Amino acid sequence: MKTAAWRPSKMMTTTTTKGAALARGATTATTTLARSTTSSSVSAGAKGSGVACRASGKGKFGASAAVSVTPASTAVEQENEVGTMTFTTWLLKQEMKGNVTNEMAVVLNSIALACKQISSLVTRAGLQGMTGLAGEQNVQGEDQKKLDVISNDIFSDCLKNCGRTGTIASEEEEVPIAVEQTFSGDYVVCFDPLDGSSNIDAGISVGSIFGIFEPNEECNLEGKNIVTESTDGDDLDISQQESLLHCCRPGKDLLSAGYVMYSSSTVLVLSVGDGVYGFTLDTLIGDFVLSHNNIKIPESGKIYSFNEGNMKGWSDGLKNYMDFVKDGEKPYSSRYIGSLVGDFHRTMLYGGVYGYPGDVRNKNGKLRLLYECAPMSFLAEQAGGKGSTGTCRVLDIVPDQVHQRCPLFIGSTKEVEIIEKFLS
Ligand code: AFP
Repeated sequence: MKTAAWRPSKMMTTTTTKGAALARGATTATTTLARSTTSSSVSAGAKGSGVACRASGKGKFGASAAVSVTPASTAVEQENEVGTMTFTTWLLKQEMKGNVTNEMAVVLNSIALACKQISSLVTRAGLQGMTGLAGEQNVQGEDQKKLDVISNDIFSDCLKNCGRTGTIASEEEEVPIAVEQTFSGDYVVCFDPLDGSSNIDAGISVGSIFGIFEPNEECNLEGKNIVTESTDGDDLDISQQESLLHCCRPGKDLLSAGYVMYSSSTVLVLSVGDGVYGFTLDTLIGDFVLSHNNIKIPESGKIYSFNEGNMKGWSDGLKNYMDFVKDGEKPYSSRYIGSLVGDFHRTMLYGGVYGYPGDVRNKNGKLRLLYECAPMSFLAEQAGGKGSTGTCRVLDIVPDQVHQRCPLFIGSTKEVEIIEKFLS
């Protein structure tokens, strides 16, 4: 049975749709919801948890601080929330469960706002002259598309303006940036604003990926194995080095990670460390609405997703695996978009394995640890799957460079384990 308290109020929908200044929008939406609720215990929870959680440690924010909330939802109740619960409402519920602080909720809301804007641009890119090259290269030496640049600005601005982000590291920026506008929270957000951008001109799925850490309290540079120069060889100042230290953290420290896929629909999939949830952008109301409740990756699945054009440079173990998937009465199906978010989203829902291995030329492959491999591995594990380099757990790797790459095999636990056996 669903209580009226959880139904998104008209007032709230209107507030979040306006797209006004994010920090204000997010806070107002939360307040409005707390006020609109019919249960006094829920109201108290909404207010109380925000304050109490602030002092809590990472992961489960002050579960002990959780105030009296309405009884736990039943499975049926959760099912009923699909198609009706907005992302903002869901976030408030996570706050009440002690899974996020209200500051973290503001950061997540700012990401949702950025992604709504990017979604709108991706849809209209072909009409508004935003395809093609922007005449710049990113720090990886890749040509930047116009939309890469614009999406990076949107993502950065939303995160800065929300006032709760202390450090941001973007795939498109050379070094992490300390955010001057931060007011509280100081969260560290690593993101790839538009992954798979080489697909844009053909109208193929692209996505944004993000991971959020707590600020590193031991931000003391002494004795830390951190690079002190940028990829261009420029010396980094102390503030830049500290920002680097905030970001160079293992994926197992992530508080939250997610992606937004811009495809036939725009889907936000995220975890705050308590399962994985998907929200589809309802363009009529301009809000993300719960569409995938507690996603679980199938334990196995006969789909493999690799760029086999690179096979010549792969290890013998991996070449043997490629023979294995094509062997037998029922060979695996091959599916490869070349856009991590799209390939991973399919793997989450249908099962199977996505892989981007190292090869003779690039032993760590192509994908970046902080913006691609770690957030996706966090989601995979939260959904009951696995993210591996072939020999170790991706979430255990401590980066020493912000743009570090890493081999990735991710998806159904059994499928990843089969690859690990071939590679051992
Ligand atoms: P682009 O952003 O340059 O399109 O790269 C996308 C990506 O990082 C990831 O999204 C894909 O899974 C992977 O690269 C595809 O790489 P290949 O084109 O080498 O298969």
